[in-house]
Amino acid sequence: MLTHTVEEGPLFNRFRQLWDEIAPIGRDEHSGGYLRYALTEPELRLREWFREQADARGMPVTEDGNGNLFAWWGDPEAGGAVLTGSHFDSVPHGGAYDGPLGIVSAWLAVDELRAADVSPTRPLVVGAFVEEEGARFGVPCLGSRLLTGQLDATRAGALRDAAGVSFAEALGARPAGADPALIGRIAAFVELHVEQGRALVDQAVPVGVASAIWPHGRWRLDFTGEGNHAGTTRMSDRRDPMLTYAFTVLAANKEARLRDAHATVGRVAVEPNATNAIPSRVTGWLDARAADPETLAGLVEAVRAKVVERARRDGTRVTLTEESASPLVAFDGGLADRLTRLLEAPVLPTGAGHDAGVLAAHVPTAMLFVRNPTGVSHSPAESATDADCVAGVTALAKVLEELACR
Ligand code: HGY
Ligand code: MN
Ligand code: MN
Ligand code: MN
Repeated sequence: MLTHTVEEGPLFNRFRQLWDEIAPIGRDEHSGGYLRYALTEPELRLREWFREQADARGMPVTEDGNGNLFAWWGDPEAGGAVLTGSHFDSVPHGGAYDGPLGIVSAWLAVDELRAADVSPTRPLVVGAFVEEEGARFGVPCLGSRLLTGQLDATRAGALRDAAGVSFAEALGARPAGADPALIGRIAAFVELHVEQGRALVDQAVPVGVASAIWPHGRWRLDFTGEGNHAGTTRMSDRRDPMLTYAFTVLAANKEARLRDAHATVGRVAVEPNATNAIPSRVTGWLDARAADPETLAGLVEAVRAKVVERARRDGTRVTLTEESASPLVAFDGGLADRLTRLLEAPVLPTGAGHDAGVLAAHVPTAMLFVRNPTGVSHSPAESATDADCVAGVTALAKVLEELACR
């Protein structure tokens, strides 16, 4: 049985050592945030680091042809494997912990088991999923969706980043797509993640267990009008897509509040993007989330109806295209109960998406959250104390001992 005091001690130092190895990679010195886009230089360095960590532990690495990496303690061909891990990629100027904490914790949990002379009775796998954020190619959880067959490989391969590079080009090959045999060899997945809200801070506990992920999705709104001169065009003659866009942001906010749901427009592109020109085109991306699918559908429909009506009044045109959809995820109840009892940790739902949410439709899946004192994420302000990270590693090691070593 693993026992640990969370205060100071060797695990503390090992956490710091491993964390310090990756902390500078992809950090922007001005914002303090991270630019770790999938398959770009910083993320490639982290993938290399992943291989070094696996090598150092004598764990062979396999790739699934979709950009996901797996390091095996035990026979990759044997079934019943327990998978743990997360992702390296970030949103633009994202936090340090979202993703990497789950991978660093996985390596340290392996070390904890070994230090306690505990060996797995089934394969124990550390995984790194590619393009979890969708920050480069637009579809979140791209790697796990491909692996599980939730996304068509041809469609995924053709997704392009802002510079026009396709996912297939970045990967160096057309993605392999679904691998039911690999999924079939995984008996459980546990993803540890920094908490992205305030639930654990409010409850004053360092580690929690996830119960559910809100259904959510991304919609692209293309507004078109007439580009024209800012100085000479009469106000009454304008067909300005920026106006329709601005109304959309306010309408989405209002409709979300009415439903206790969440709506965000966090990304926008303007053409021609000149101070003295009425735009000809505005593209905005709506991220919408709600506790249940009916509320989410109602929210998006209400926004769509209001925006179409507004475009008619503005003399503009608008189209709304779904770019990704993530259904309601209820994590395996039996597994969550087991971990809750084992760790004496609370259960909490989240509005954030994760590869665990994708895997949950195929294998019994659980998530552990580590307290984030700021409650802020997808921002440089995201944080976690070393003590809580160590508590997370200790919890994960306990879980892996329970699931893979008995
Ligand atoms: O956007 C999300 O929910 C996630 O962090 N990928
Ligand atoms: Mn994230
Ligand atoms: Mn994440
Ligand atoms: Mn001029």
